[in-house]
Amino acid sequence: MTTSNARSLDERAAFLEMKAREVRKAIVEMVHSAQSGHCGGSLSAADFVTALYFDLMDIDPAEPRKPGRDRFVLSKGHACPVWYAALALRGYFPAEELSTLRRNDSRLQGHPVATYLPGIDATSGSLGLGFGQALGMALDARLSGRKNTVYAVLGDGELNEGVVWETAAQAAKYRLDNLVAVVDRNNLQNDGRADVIMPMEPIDKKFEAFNWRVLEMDGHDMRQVLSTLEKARERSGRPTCVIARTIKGKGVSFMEDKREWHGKPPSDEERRRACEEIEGRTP
Ligand SMILES: Cc1ncc(C[n+]2csc(CCOP(=O)(O)OP(=O)(O)O)c2C)c(N)n1
Ligand SMILES: [Mg+2]
Repeated sequence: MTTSNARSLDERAAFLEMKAREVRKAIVEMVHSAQSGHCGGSLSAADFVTALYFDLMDIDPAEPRKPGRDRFVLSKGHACPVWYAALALRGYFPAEELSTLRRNDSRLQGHPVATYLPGIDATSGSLGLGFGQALGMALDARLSGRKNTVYAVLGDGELNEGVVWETAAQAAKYRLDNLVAVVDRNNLQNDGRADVIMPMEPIDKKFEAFNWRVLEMDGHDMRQVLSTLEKARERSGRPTCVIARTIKGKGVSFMEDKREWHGKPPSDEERRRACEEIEGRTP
C-alpha cells in the first residue's frame, strides 16, 4: 500500500485519484451527518492529503505511534474532515465512526485533538499553532537522529498569523530539511478572498527570504502532487515549502471557489448531488 517506486507514476496517480474520490465522498457525508463543519478547505486539500497517506508517508496504521514514523500536522485544523477521512480509509479507525463528527461524545471533534484518535499527533484549530508543533517534531527528530519527515499543512489565510513567520524563521535557523510545509493556496478564507483580506503575495519570495526552499504544484494534478512531494522530502539543507495551487471545494461543482462553502453543511439534496458528482455519475 505505501510507497512503491516499482509502480509507474501513472499507476500510482490512478490509484490515488480513486482514493481521493473516496476521501471527498467521506468528507461530504460526514459534514452532512454532523450538519456542521468545513467542506471547502477539506476538499481543496483532499488530493495531496490522499497522496501523503496512501503513498508517500512512512506510516503504519497498525502501529500508529511507531517510532520513526513520518509525522503529519494539519495546522489548518478546521479542515479535519479530510484528515479523519484519510485516517479512517487508511485503517486507523472504523469508517463507521466518521458519522459521529462533532458530537459531544465523539473522538472526531470539530478540530483535531491529539489524544482522541490514533494517528493524530497534534491538536490544532487555532491557526498558526500546528506549524509550531511540526517545527518541534522536526527538531526532535533531528536531535534524536531519526530520519523521518514532518509534513505540516497550512491554509493561505493562516499565513496571516504572525506565529507562522516566527516558526519559519526558527526552522531555517536550525536548517530543518526534514520539515515540509504544504500551503493550501485556494485564495479563500472564511470571510472572502485571502488576497483581499490580507495580501500575502509573493508567498514564494517570502518563504525564500526566510531561507526556505520553495516548490510549487497544481494541487489537483496527482502526478504533479506525487513528484513534487517526493522532491520535497529530499534533504536539501533547508526546510521546504510546497505551494499547492488549489480550488476550495474542489470536486463538487457548486462548492468550488465559493466563500460560503468554507463552513456550511450540505442539505440532503446537496449531499446527494455532491456524491453523484464525486462518483462521476453526473455529466
Ligand atoms: C487564530 C485563529 N484565528 C481565527 C480563526 C477562525 N478561522 C477558522 S478558519 C479561518 C480561515 C482560514 O482560512 P485558510 O487558512 O485559507 O483555510 P482554508 O481556505 O484552507 O479553509 C479562520 C479565520 C482560527 N481558527 N484561529
Ligand atoms: Mg484558504
